[in-house]
Amino acid sequence: MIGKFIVFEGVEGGGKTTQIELLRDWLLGKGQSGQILSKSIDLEVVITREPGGTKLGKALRELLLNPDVLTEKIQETAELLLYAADRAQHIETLIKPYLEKEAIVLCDRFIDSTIAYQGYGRGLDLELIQQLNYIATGGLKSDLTFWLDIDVEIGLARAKNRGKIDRMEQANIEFHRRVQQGYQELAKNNSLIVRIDANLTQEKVQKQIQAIIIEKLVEWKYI
Ligand code: T5A
Repeated sequence: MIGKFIVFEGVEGGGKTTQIELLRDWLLGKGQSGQILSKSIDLEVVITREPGGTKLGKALRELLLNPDVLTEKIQETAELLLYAADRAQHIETLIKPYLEKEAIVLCDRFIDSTIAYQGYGRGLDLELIQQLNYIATGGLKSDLTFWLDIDVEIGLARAKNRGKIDRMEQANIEFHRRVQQGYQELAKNNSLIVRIDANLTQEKVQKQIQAIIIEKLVEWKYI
């Protein structure tokens, strides 16, 4: 068996980071319900993210998102290519090796972010983005994608409360609404994308995710 690649997507402040950590702890038996799972399965669970899953990715993340590191405006095509470069490095040096070791890889953002942000948000050509995503991933797809669906205003308010806002979070509200529309379109056309109501409490969001994961672990014959 090879491992499983599970992706978390959505607009800003949807709670991806929070939910990924809760899921990792639950899968490893640190959460209450996880103790049930840990009796029957022995898992390696890895958390990673885009951009920033590798050393190159961390440097690119700073350039892409930290306005203090790079004050120059990043052109839209340059931005697209930098996300693709981060992904190509990430796939080859981290994601594929862990999947080959049969790990469960939990990834904060993947190709759908490029479609939603650079495609719907920036208005770049969707066909071109699909081709670029293919080049960067070599065709690797997620086994399951959770779309943490949150009202754009609520998500941005959460992100702002967390502290300093990054370059993307500084974009205007219309941009974030277009990104949201991108996720809606993606979810309509891909049955591997599971919508999660992320407007709820952390516990309620996590319960929705765990319910889907249990079904999947059965389908994937882990339990
Ligand atoms: N990007 C990325 C592209 O444009 N193209 C691409 O191809 C890719 C891969 C990456 C940026 O890059 C862009 C998209 C993004 O703009 P990121 O890694 O998603 O950024 O940025 P983060 O700042 O890490 O993530 P988000 O801002 O989207 O936040 P999360 O991870 O979704 O949310 P989280 O868990 O950090 O929670 C945010 C705050 O809300 C609280 C948390 O405690 C935290 O303070 N919170 C809740 N509050 C109330 N109720 C709940 N249920 C809560 N859950 C969390």
